[in-house]
Amino acid sequence: MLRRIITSLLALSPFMHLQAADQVLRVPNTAENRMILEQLELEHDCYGKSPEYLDFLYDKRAKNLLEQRNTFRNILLRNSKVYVEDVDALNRSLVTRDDLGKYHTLEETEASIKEYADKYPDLTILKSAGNTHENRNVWVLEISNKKTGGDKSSFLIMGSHHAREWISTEVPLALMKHLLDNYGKIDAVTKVLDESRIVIVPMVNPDGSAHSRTKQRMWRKNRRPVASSIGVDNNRNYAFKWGTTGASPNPSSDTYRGPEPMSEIENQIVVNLQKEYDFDTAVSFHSYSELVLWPWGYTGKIKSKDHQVFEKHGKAMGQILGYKPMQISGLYEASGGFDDMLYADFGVLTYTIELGKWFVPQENEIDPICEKSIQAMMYLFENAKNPLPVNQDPAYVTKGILQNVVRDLVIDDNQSRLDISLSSLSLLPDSAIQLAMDGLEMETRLRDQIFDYINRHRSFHRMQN
Ligand code: 0X9
Ligand code: ZN
Repeated sequence: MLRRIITSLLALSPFMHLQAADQVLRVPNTAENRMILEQLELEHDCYGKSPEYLDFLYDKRAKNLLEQRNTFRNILLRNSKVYVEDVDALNRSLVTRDDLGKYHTLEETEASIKEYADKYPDLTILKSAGNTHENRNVWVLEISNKKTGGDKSSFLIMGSHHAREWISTEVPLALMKHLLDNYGKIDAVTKVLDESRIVIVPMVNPDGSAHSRTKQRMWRKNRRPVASSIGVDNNRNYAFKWGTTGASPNPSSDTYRGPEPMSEIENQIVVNLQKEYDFDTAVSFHSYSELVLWPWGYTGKIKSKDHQVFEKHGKAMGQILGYKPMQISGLYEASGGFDDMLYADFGVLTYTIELGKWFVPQENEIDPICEKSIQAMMYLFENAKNPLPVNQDPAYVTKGILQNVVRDLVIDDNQSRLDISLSSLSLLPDSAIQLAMDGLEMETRLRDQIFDYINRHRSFHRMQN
């Protein structure tokens, strides 16, 4: 059933708009299509994506909007395919039982974490990191051999920033079980827990998750009422470059960024965990699209200064999972994500992994997805302990300054911070700056703009001397 509904990419029939059911359409991922989807505020960056295609929700609202904009409609629909014929029917066919079958309800998720914390007291610390708007706990399970000390590396593993992405809770839960049940049995697991701290948050957004599981399958955001709508997209609410690209200011949008940066308790909880544990590496699970993603998300104008490290581990995990590894902005630009903020502001190696081919994969796909994800996480625990060492190499330092210039120059700006970066760049020879720009694969127009700024700085200082 699922296979029939979502993998038979049907050519779009001219009568498709007469269909009453909500559908998901797949269109080529071109700048033109992205512009149309954005202008009409059609929900797209929260569906499937790849460098080749973008999925978007073709519901009543989308049909009406496109009916009023014939040119847009013709461009957008000319090469479109139906990815999901009937979203409701698909969701109903996937999990038919009230107890959600193999998927964990919110209560089962909590019970499972508590059971494992009780069963392995020497290896776990369970705590609630705070209470949500609807007064639910955000449970955090720290896993490590408490008897071994020293300076342990720490890893953060999260699920369900987004409510409807149920599989993203299953993977952290399966990982928790794998680590705890196999300590002392599988050498690699024993070593990981002796030498590292693994912090697991299976449901970052429990209010939304409960709502999606019991009332509205397609619910994505949290459940806090803001300005006559409900819910903020927790993966658009982080502070770094908040609200600059690919995040909606409209409270009724599925990608609503929130009233201000870090306005949401769930986001505050994640950043507080970062401050408490000083994570080296972090992974946030989502669905769907079979991708391994890393910063930057807010801009596609540069790669990060640590792109090679991101790519190395991203490719290795992609290989294990059978997923495509890439920088987020190769799909579209979107700001306010966990990955950009923890990387930019805390120097964490961050990944977003988009699991499966739909938000809720078929029940028989859960185990294979979990098994491969566990292997990918074991790879990361073994290979990304101190992934971004402090590097004093001048070329690397220059790339770091340049990526800060881009941060402060692109879209919004922080003039005083920018001035400091520009004055240190203005002391370097052009060739060194050029080389660093090459290293970041910086967009040409941005290079020119930055050189203009640097030259202005230089002449200003010459005049002063
Ligand atoms: O858009 C998102 O938040 C994620 N995709 S989803 O379909 N699961 O909603 C991707 C997040 C990638 N990271 C950033 N945009 N920073
Ligand atoms: Zn998501």
